[in-house]
Amino acid sequence: MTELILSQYGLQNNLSSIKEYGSGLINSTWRVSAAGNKYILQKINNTVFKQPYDIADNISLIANFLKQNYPQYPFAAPVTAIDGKEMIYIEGSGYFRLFPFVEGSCSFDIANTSNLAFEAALQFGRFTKLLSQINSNDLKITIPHFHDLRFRYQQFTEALASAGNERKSKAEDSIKTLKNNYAIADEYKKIQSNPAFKKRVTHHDTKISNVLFDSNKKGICVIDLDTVMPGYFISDVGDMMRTYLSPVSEEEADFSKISIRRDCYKAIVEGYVSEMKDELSQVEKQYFFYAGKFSIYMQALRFLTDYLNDDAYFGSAYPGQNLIRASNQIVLLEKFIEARPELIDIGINS
Ligand code: GN1
Ligand code: MG
Repeated sequence: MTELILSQYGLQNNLSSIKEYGSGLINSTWRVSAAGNKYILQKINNTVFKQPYDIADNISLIANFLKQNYPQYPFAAPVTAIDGKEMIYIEGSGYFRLFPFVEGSCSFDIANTSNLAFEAALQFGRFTKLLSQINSNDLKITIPHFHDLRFRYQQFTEALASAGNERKSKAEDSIKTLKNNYAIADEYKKIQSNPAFKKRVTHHDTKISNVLFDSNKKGICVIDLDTVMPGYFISDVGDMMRTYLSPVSEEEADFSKISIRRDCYKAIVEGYVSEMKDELSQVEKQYFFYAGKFSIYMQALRFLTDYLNDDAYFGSAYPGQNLIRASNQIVLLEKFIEARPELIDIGINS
């Protein structure tokens, strides 16, 4: 199989190693060494990304814009196959692309320090700022309604209506809590109709492992552009809060380990604002705290919806994993809301 893929890049006779890489839930990723070079090979999950070539189109649009306007930005563009395309299709196997492995770069699975959080937030802010001259509507929508919180709530209610009794009863407390927090989805409705909120080129998956760092732990650039689409800044800032504030991830089953690190919150706001201060409206700047609630609540809804749908989307490695993930995110949400008094003033006037 790998031979067949690499043959499309003229590398079939030079493979020296291939190893699974990263911990993404949707696409499959490998690190490949071939012809003396290192690459990242990725298989697109085309149940989730129904039009894989739309991803390739978005990436070329961005790559060309950066090359023309910010040639010094270290953008990791995909390798072009022999046929000139950036994404290849192999009958019976699916859609693949190959990226050069950025030499000297490293990545982290957890934002261990506020310095990493700052650097990552700066990188995601820079990405959106540099691309502010692109009309975000020129991007293809690779997953419709991806961060549409009202749509996610709707999916949750549909899953509730069709779920089996056993899962529904196991999830009873979580279901109740998510229903009780519906106001977060309602607030999103107001954002959608508020002209002070702008749709920009938004990454939509701002976990720390999507930033490349150098050996001094300075950010280099962002990667994983599959979900780059028009969106609100709360998506990117919120997903950083969701994934950097607590020292443990969404997979942690011991919820007593979940906590909110104020210094990481400050780092996210300051890192992002250091790049985006002239782009964000005064109204948007009041919504940093809401961004965290928005993303944590949405991810809790998505995990619980998937649990009720028998794990059809995220899959599960052990029984009840998506319920654990949802419950983890609910505890994170509760702790985040509890910490509001210590967080709310950070960044408002920046
Ligand atoms: C998925 O595949 P991965 O790990 O990059 C998901 C994100 C979720 C994340 C939760 C396309 O991202 O939206 O926040 O899992 N991506 C898609 O771990 O659904
Ligand atoms: Mg991703």
